[in-house]
Amino acid sequence: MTIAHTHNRCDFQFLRAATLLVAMAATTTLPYDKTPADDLPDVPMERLVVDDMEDVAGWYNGSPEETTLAASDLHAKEGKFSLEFANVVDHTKGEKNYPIGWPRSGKDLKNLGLTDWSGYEYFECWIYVTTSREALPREPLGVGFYHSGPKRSTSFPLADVRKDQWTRIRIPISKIELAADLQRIQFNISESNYSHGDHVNFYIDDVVLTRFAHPVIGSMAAQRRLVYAGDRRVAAAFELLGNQSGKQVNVVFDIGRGEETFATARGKAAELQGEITAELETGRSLTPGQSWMKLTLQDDAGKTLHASETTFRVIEGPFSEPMTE
Ligand SMILES: [Ca+2]
Ligand SMILES: [Ca+2]
Repeated sequence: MTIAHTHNRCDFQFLRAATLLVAMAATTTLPYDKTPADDLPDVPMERLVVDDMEDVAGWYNGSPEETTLAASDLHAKEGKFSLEFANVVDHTKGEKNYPIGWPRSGKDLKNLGLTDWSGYEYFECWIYVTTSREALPREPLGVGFYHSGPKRSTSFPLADVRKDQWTRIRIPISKIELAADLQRIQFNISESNYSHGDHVNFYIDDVVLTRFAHPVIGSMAAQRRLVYAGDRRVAAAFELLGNQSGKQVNVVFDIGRGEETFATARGKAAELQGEITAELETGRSLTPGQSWMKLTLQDDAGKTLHASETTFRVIEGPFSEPMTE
């Protein structure tokens, strides 16, 4: 009996450890790289409002010992109100087992019918911070996206927010584990990042999903960074954004060096990614040196929607294409 009991305990502890590991593995650290949306301020974005925070009744308080919630007109990014997520860090109070815990506020998305975000490119919101501290800790706040089933979530630290100013948060939905299954959103702080007694208030507003109103190039890269002067073909792989509906867009691909264009290819893309190859006309050849490739998206009237350029290098080499080509 004693042995069996011990065995069960071990299993239970092992399960707990495994569950914790799974929960940790689901947490993603977002490198605060610029997103294509930051580089394309002129491209119109379609917006779906998740919450304008004019009424914050739907937000739950997961940590009433440390947190108060209110619709506040102290700082509003749009409209009259924002969600005030106000915290007094208390390292002695809170959940019994975790007095230095995770004050949090969140909202259920099921009842809003907003669980499928896969048709959008970005989750966005604005956050203003006030605090009794001189400066915010390195990770002042995080946001988590919760999927169906236990312990399934994708969390992001929001390291960019600043004291006494508005910061736009923009998270690519492609970084969320299950973009078609968003059950709940939650903001939280980690009390261990703060000192006992710290006050920190977050004003959250204009929570929206956005997508480009027309296709743009998310990324483009030469299939080979090194090309032989004897090669007849040069290819690029690309990813499109703003094309979830599979609208057909015209793709023009030019390669050249300096002022000279070596070859042009035209095609159509109706997917989120593709490849295009430019082939040199008979009698033309690449010349060794730093060369460029340019991908341009056009609408049916020939208007440029977006263009992207990168370089590749042409070197002397075999006259015929390598066998691996
Ligand atoms: Ca508002
Ligand atoms: Ca606490």
